[in-house]
Amino acid sequence: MTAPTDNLRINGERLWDSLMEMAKIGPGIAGGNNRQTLTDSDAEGRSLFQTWCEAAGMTLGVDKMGTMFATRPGTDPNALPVYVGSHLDTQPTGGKYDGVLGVLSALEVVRSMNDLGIRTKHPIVVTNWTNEEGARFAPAMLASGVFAGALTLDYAYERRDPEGKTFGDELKRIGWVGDEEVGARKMHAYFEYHIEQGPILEAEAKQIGVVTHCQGLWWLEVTLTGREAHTGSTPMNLRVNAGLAMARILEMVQTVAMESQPGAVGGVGQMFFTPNSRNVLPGKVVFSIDIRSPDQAKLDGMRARIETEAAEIAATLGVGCSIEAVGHFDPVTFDPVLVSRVRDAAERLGYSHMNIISGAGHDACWAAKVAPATMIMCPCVGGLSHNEAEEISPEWAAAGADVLFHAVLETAEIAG
Ligand code: HGY
Ligand code: MN
Ligand code: MN
Repeated sequence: MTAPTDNLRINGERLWDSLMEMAKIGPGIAGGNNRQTLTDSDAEGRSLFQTWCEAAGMTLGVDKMGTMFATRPGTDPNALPVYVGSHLDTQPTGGKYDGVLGVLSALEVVRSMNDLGIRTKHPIVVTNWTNEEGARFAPAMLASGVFAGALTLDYAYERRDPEGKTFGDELKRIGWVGDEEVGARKMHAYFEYHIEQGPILEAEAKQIGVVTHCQGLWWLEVTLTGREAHTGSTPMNLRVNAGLAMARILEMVQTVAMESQPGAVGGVGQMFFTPNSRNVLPGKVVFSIDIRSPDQAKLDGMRARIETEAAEIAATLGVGCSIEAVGHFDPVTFDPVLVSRVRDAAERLGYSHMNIISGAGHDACWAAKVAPATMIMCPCVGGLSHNEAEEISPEWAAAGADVLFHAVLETAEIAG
């Protein structure tokens, strides 16, 4: 493959303008975004993205999970496309860049190819995966998981949000059920550009993260069954206290993660009390444990220990306990050839870089199951993400998009 020359750069100003334009859709309350999957604001963001893709001369395909594939033709119609993408859906208190940077940088790559009159042998497909976040419908990376064959379409369609609405009904409601079979598309390669969502690149003063791996994940949904009772008149020794069991299990998850260092994290982000009344001991507590590690044995060992000790904690309090795995993927090793191409591009473009393991999960983790895949990262301020204060600089954004541009062009093979 011939490498692009170092003068080929994307239009950083246009990329930043597009990011700020998309950020107006589904605004948060503190400067970030609340554009959760399959909401009206997600639909609005999808329409804007479709308009931009069509204005860039691409044709749009949509699969039965609502994932959007915008194609720029190559010179060889038989050559498998190079896919470049991420996600436009956000957390409820999300930032403006998580996922969005990758989708709009992929669009910027095509816009720059158009400006420069560059043709490639392989088509380019800019991709917006449905429901990467898993905030409204667990698990995360739902559409890419179905695409990779790890999850079924029926399973995905039946996933329910906290209000009991199903994924399938909501996808239909916003009018984004496509006609393509999920996973029918074959990829020559997949690239995803993403903010780091952690503190390493900024602390090391590196502009580019060359992502070699991604840590694996388990999401364990715990249901504790206590007995609803008056918080005032029920003696302490007569309580079947699901709330107390939950507190002790949370403390145990923290202990397991700390005792599994280095390279392990564990915590809880979502919890529901029923009836959730100030003066009623909860009859039911449902919460989601998120554990991750780049080491397969450590990840599975943490899961086994947490499940055993959670059952013991609940039993000592007479509380019922059931645990269901509602999200999982093994640690991922990205494609060494593509990883080297990213590193060489950063070097050629004069950007500081370092190898990094992704702490967050991404659609690239499932794409890597069905095609050579890799990721590029840029720093984010204070390593903060999944927070409306998430921030990057236009310079960081553009540097990573330049590297994406070069790695994609080299892989898609410039045809003049
Ligand atoms: O959970 C994750 O790692 C991703 O942000 N969905
Ligand atoms: Mn993301
Ligand atoms: Mn995210």
